[in-house]
Amino acid sequence: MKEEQRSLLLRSSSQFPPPEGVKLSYGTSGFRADAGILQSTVYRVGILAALRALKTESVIGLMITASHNEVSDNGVKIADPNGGMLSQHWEPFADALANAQTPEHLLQLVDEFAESEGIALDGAKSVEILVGRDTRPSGSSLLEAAKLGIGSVIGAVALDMGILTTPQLHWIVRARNNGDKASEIDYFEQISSSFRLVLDGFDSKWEESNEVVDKLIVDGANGVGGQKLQVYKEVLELNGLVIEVRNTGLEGGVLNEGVGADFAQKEKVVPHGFGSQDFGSRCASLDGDADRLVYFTVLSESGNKIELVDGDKILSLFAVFIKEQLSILKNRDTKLGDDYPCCIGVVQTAYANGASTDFLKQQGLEVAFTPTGVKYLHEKAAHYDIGIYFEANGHGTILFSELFLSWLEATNNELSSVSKGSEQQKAALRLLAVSKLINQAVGDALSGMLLVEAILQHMGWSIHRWNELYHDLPSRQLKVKVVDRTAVVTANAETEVVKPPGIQEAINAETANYPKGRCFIRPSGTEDVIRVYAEASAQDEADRLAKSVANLVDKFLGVGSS
Ligand code: 16G
Ligand code: MG
Repeated sequence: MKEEQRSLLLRSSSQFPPPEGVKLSYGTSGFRADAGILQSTVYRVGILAALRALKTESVIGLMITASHNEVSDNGVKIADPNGGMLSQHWEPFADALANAQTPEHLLQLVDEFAESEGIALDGAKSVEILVGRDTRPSGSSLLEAAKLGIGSVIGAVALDMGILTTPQLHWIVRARNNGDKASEIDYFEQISSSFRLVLDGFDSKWEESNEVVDKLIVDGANGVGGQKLQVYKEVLELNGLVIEVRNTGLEGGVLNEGVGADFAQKEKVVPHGFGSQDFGSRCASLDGDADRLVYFTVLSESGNKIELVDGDKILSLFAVFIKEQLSILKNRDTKLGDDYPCCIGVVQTAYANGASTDFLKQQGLEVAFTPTGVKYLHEKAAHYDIGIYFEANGHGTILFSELFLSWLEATNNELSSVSKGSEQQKAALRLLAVSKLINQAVGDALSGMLLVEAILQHMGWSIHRWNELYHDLPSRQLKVKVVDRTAVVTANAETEVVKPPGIQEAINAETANYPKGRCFIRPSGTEDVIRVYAEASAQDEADRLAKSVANLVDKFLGVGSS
């Protein structure tokens, strides 16, 4: 490392001492904590992003957000060149950097890491880091810290992209590295035009169906997703989708407080701003940075309960639709080129409702499981030609392999010369349009919502019809405060505890008391708790099973236990 670089890093890092007595970890999806202690972490992630850009010789993203956490929290994460999550192989370095106690230690870590990764810190290359943030008030001062971190690596330049949803930043990074048009406007142009294309390929069955079709009402979680939708909804309305946005945050509500996808999914009650007047309507809820999406309806004209249509149902809708298009394509009578043995797979986590997994398997689909966290699901889904992944909490997308897309392009070209306008050609066009509509970088509530809307129109389905695809098994989630959550180590996509010894056997014994019972525990990646999930054939059984397993956790590891 050149002397100039050395003294720049020492000088700037001395302005950002780490918070005392706090150990930070990159976690499931970046660093998250109370915004008041994050200046030094965000500064250091700026350095990390600059190193990553130098290593990959590509544009890198840095997003300042804490998703569905309360407004006083914030966080930071990195988008890799392909728009995906930071390579897991760099996470230990991220942890070490965030926790370095002195500027000298930080310098040493950078020096050693750059050496081992073969990153030349000689200022010879110039790289860009795109910095985005959500609407949190702490975002702008943390942005300055990120810029200083980036600027302390010679050759790295920070570009402030302003307020964006997390998936928008990931999309922009990916598009930039692919040499495509890559502004926020380009993002909206792409998703709204491909939404129109998907719809053009369909004969909407809504007109002929007896289902009541109304506008879509969206809960924006008082965050960035609501704001963006409010600004761009006219574009979408031009394309035939009527949207009413509530909780944009512009009317004074607090981010994620009694609103948003996480609230709706966990509490199963109406978000603020919704109520009996919405009985029967099709409603959707985004989370604080708009990478999660759930749908719901208000259950009755009195009371505040909702019927949740979660990520598992979105996954099932997408899977049914994609399968339908593939089978239309397969039936083409013109013998055109080689048949492509398209390998389609769906990816879920242990939180997926058992009824959804049964449904997907009945559809003849291959279902794979990974631990919680988008980085795991995404990686697995990328193994398929069409990989559909969703967490029950609403985070997911559809990935198309390059190979499959080129086959599809070629097939579409051939079909359009031989049988233009045929059902087969329309199916090819629809799949191509879907691959442009749905975010290929990461799960995206806005683009996911447009695809749901397009498919519902195509099927002529109301939200109630969609929800009838299968009936969820009753479930219950609880969390238990423990002394040290890292004491719990799991295996088999978090369905089995391997440490501490004895607890899995105790969970098995408890679960055996319930005929359709299923239960697992896992350490949270975002909070200092152990999470408990239980499923059974009746709600009171699921409640009892969760409660007794939570007691077991408390006995083995709880704050009160020694
Ligand atoms: C993060 C993850 C989400 C996961 C959740 C689990 C990303 C982008 N987000 O929000 O996928 O479901 O953490 O939280 O990966 P937990 O570990 O606290 O249960
Ligand atoms: Mg989120």
